Amino acid sequence: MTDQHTGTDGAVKERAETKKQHPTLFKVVLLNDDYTTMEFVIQILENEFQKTPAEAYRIMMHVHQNGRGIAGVYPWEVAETKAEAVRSLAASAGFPLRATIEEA
Ligand code: TYC
Repeated sequence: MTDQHTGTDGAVKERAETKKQHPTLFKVVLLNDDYTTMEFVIQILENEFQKTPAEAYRIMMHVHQNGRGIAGVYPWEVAETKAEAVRSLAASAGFPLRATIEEA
């Protein structure tokens, strides 16, 4: 096989050379607490994460029962913006709801 086909240009590529520096996608993770209402979390999931009412309820209950859950997976800037929107809306409503982002 020729170098044109292998794309190696006659050299063996090191893994470090081709490894992505930053992962493409990030999870927006919602954390459970004792004070934020279920209705507010459902509203956040529908309005900020475009979930259907049934999916929003399912995700909210998952967070309620397991302590944390994924609201959505997005490129870094979108994930960061959505997590900040959750924090801002929660603070404005007087709820301690937390959102973090993690590598997907
Ligand atoms: N645990 C809250 C309650 O019982 C509901 C809740 C669900 C809060 C998900 C935060 O991310 C959360 N009212």
